[in-house]
Formats: sequence, C-alpha cells, structure tokens
Amino acid sequence: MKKMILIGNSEAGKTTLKQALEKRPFKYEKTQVVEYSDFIIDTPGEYAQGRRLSAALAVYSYEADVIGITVNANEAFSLFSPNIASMANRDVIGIITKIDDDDANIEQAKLWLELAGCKRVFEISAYTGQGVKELMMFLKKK
Ligand SMILES: Nc1nc2c(ncn2[C@@H]2O[C@H](COP(=O)(O)OP(=O)(O)OP(=O)(O)O)[C@@H](O)[C@H]2O)c(=O)[nH]1
Ligand SMILES: [Mg+2]
Repeated sequence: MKKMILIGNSEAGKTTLKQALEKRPFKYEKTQVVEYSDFIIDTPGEYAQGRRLSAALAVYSYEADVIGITVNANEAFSLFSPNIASMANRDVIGIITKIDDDDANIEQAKLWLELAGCKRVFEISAYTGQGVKELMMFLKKK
C-alpha cells in the first residue's frame, strides 16, 4: 500500500476524503497538526496556504510514497502554480474533491492540476463515494 500525503487548501475536503478511504464515518475535525494514520498523512490547509509553513510540507512529503494535491471543484482559484510537481521527488497526483457540489467546475480544477504537473487526476466526492474506489485501487497497486 502506498502512503499518500494530502496537501491542499483548508476546507478542500482532505480529512473527509481520508475518512472515506479508511471507511470510517464522517466526522468534521479541523486538522490542527500534521496527522499520521496507516496510509495517509493529513496536513492542515494552512500549511499549503502560507509561504513559511509550506516549506515544511516538502519535508513531510519525504515520508510518503505519493503526494496528493487537492483542489475542491467549487474553488475559485488554485494554490498550485504551473509545474510545481517538478519540485517534488515523489509522484504527484491531483485530486479534485467535492465534485458533487452544485458549483463544481471539474474541468477548471482538472486544468489547474494538469498544469501543476500531476501525472494523474482523480475526480472524487467523499459524500457520494464517486471516485473513492479508483483512488484506493491506485494506492493499493505496487
Ligand atoms: N459537498 C461536499 N462537501 C464535502 C465533501 N468532502 C468534504 N466536504 C465538506 O467540506 C468541509 C471541509 O472538509 P474537511 O475534510 O474538514 O476539509 P480539510 O481539507 O481537511 O480542511 P483543513 O483540515 O482545514 O485543512 C466539511 O464541511 C465537509 O463536510 C464532498 O465530497 N462534497
Ligand atoms: Mg483536515
């Protein structure tokens, strides 16, 4: 099983996705610190949003096999600049969250993640379960 670090803005749905992947009931828990579980490293959105803390994410990513950067489908902007994936020495995948949202613009989020350099982009709704299985299969594959 690959270990994945989840990086993205606050409220993107990272922790909820983690709960969906772990088949646990949804419970809102604001991520306050970097949290480790079996195969997920969950990070607070503020780490990705601030210049100083984002540097720490590079160090945490060394403990993962794959980096999952998240953009919620109803977001008006992306934190991830073009080709930012080349900064990492791990595979970087894109995860579009909240695709069930009424204001979802999946194509826009996909474009941002592809421009960021993601090898693969997963489209996911933790609420409906869409795409969760595909991501799980990717993580399980050696
Ligand atoms: N519509 C919709 N809402 C979701 C989905 N996943 C999460 N949310 C909601 O989005 C809000 C934020 O979810 P979190 O999982 O806590 O977000 P986070 O990225 O972990 O946020 P931080 O811990 O602050 O970094 C919560 O109110 C969730 O219920 C989804 O698939 N669809
Ligand atoms: Mg969280």
